[in-house]
Amino acid sequence: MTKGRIIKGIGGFYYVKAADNVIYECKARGIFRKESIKPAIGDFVDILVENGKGSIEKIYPRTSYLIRPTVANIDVLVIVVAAAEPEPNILLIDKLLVNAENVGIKPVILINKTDVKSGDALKEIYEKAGYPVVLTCAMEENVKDAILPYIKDKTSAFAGLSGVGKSTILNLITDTQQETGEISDKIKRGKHTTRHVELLELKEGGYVLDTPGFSSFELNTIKADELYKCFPEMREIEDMCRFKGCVHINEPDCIIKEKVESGEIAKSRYESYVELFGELKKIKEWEK
Ligand SMILES: Nc1nc2c(ncn2[C@@H]2O[C@H](COP(=O)(O)OP(=O)(O)OP(=O)(O)O)[C@@H](O)[C@H]2O)c(=O)[nH]1
Ligand SMILES: [Mg+2]
Ligand SMILES: [Zn+2]
Repeated sequence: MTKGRIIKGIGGFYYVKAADNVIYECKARGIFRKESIKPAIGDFVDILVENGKGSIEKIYPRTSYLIRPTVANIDVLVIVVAAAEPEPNILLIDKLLVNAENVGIKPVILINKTDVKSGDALKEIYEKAGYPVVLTCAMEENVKDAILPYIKDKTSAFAGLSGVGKSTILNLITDTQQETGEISDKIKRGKHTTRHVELLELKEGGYVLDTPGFSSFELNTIKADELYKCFPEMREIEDMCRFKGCVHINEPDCIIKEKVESGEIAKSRYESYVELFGELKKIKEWEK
């Protein structure tokens, strides 16, 4: 038996990089189907190799799990945003952040295309919330130095809207050649250029994952009343509002709303909170 990690999956086969650095084409054992466990990219596994063919015998417990695309054991979520082209979608950024907080993955905000527009306004919003923010221009060489401290020796996933530059950046930091595409072409096709999921190895240590972006969120596992725990700047001031169990929406003497007024908490973050709170409430009522 050899230990390894699933780095990609194609047509029912899993490609497992084993301890000896060889990549084995593997099938999953039938037992997983019975237990309805599906191996995922990023899984640590035990494989049995016979005549060059491998079979996955065991999947180790996962530290994190994301869906669409399905990936396991991600430590860091690099949320890539373009300062412009495409315009940032604030609600999407905040949803990705909430999702990361909820499953225990460390987020980093990477603001790209700073040659097109300054990313300072966005930077301020997310630094205020307590997140690390990195500014890059993928047309220059500063990208690798800027992001490496956050992803070295970790497994990180790069997520964000189509066209923000995820694959361009990954090509710079992994010395691979992922397909990239012109924005005009992406809009025409209405699709991400990157369609497959693969863990790429970092020369400096660690793995990175280019993704077509997490289009679906498991936010419905969060209770609306506990949503504030997924906003670090709100989580910090727990129990300081007048009413116990304040959800920071309509209550008077709410410290969160005061901090939004004074600018200590970014208005856009609070607006995303209100929007997501409403969505979660709706899911709950619908389930009843
Ligand atoms: N001006 C400028 N253009 C950039 C920068 N980074 C990437 N681009 C361009 O933006 C376009 C989209 O880049 P991709 O790397 O394909 O974007 P992606 O995020 O991988 O997109 P999907 O795979 O569709 O999700 C390409 O034409 C890149 O050359 C940047 O920092 N500045
Ligand atoms: Mg791409
Ligand atoms: Zn409150």
